[in-house]
Amino acid sequence: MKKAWWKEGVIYQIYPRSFMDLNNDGVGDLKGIISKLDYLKSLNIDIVWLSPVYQSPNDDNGYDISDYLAISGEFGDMNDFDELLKGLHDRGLKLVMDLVVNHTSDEHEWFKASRASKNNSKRDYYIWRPGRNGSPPNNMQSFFGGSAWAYDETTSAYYLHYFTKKQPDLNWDNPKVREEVHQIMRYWLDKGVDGFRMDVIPLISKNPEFLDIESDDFWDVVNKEYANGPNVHKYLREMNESVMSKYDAFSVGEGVGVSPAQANDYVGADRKELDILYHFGHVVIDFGARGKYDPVKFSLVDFKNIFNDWYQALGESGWNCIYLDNHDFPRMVSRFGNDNHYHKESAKLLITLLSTLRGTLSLYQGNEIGMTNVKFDSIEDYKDVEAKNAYNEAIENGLSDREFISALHKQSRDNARTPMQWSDSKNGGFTDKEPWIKINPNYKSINVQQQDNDPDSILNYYRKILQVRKLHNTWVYGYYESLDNDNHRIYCYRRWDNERSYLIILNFSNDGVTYHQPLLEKINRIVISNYPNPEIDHRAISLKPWESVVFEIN
Ligand code: TEU
Ligand code: CA
Repeated sequence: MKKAWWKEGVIYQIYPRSFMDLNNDGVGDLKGIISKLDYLKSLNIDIVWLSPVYQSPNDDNGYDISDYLAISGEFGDMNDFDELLKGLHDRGLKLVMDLVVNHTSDEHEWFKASRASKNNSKRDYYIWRPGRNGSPPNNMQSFFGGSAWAYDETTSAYYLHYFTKKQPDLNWDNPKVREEVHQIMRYWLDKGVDGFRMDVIPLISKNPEFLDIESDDFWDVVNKEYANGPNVHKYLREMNESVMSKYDAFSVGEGVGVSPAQANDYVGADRKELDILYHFGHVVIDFGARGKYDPVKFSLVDFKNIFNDWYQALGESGWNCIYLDNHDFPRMVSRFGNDNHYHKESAKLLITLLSTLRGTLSLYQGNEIGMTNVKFDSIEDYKDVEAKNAYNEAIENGLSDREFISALHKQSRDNARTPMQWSDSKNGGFTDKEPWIKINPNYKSINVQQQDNDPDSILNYYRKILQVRKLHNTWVYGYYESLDNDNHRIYCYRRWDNERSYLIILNFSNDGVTYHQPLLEKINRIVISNYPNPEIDHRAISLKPWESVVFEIN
């Protein structure tokens, strides 16, 4: 396995709106991030991924960009950005920007020109089609509800938008569009940024025929009809050749719609396309046929099988990204742990899992203190356009307000977007003013200040295991094998290379479990555990609820 700094480095994702508001207008800002640089360094992370900070009308919180070369006034200005980049580099940290180029904002100059007339020079920057007898060109749905086509009166034509109406999709088949994107990338790379997280990158190439879609299985449709289009690999190779390969920078693609079997077409070492892919396997594990608000039950075995399959599929060629949540998904401790009775234990267990799987580790702000989902009472408190659209659709379809609000409690993206909980003072120390989205009321007990002072906190465990991980390249590159894969309460696996061998045992249950494992005879030492003094007797370990132990074995 070829070594690289971006394989070993730990990514910490910042959602700037919700990280730290220094000028007290209720919205996080770049100066706020700058004020926390030493904190970031203290976490033992290596790379900061900034969710979009570009100029944007914020229909989708910055994922709708109206100027790729300008900083949003809400967040600060280019001087702040330069100061942030320098502050990170001075501390030996790297910076990865979010590159959102499947679509722009409808307020981008390109789109304003494109929609103005049929013969302007930017018309083909976007995807325009005539209607079919007064209906959209085909039956494709937007990810955020409703048709993926919007009718535009000025030129009596429809434009394609996979996300909101304010996020028109770019036409990547136009070489001028691709060159514009390359120029944007060069601008940021020349400034010194260390890479890009590429938003919905598997969606950029469209099948120009736009036939009607037959299947109604959401993820099957995403895989076959939205992602992995006819020229996606050509465009990524071109991008790599003319931009990325010229810099010591890396790319991590958001792998929406990519199956394990397709993954190495994007990240195989010989492909020269992307460096890392973060797949959707476990983050959509409970999505039903009609999507996230139609959830299905899953077992620990299903969960393990996803990690097993992706490990196998990427093999010794491709490279994975390891994460359990981000700004688009519920909080990991609420979804995969127990945020009630075993908050601390399960949060530490999940961090242990993440730290000991093969791939680049990507952590999200708040993981370090075990931030949880939030339960807003009213749709008014939800800010995410996806949540609001889904709510309206559900109510139209006859669901009650209460029913859908409780679905939002579990699945809303806003679970991950509440302000960072710095202290137990007003608004968690995030802002003095009304925050743009309400803070989770549990900030009084879950916050950085309190955990910083507690040697047994989630925060200090996180710092410690990341420190340990830096000494153990085996956790990054080593082989992986799931043991007793059918066990539905225990996730046990081995990681090893020529030099070292580790055994990881995680109790994913609220029960005490006596677990028999022959490899326990070979224990050399305990590397880290989330309870003091694990109880081991010969070939058995008596695990407490959500107990996790990492052993070095002979
Ligand atoms: O997300 C793409 C994506 O697939 C999500 O919309 C996902 O399906 C959904 O969040 C599941 O709940 C990226 C960004 O990460 C997201 O924030 C943007 O809204 C979206 O692209 C459009 O840019
Ligand atoms: Ca602010």
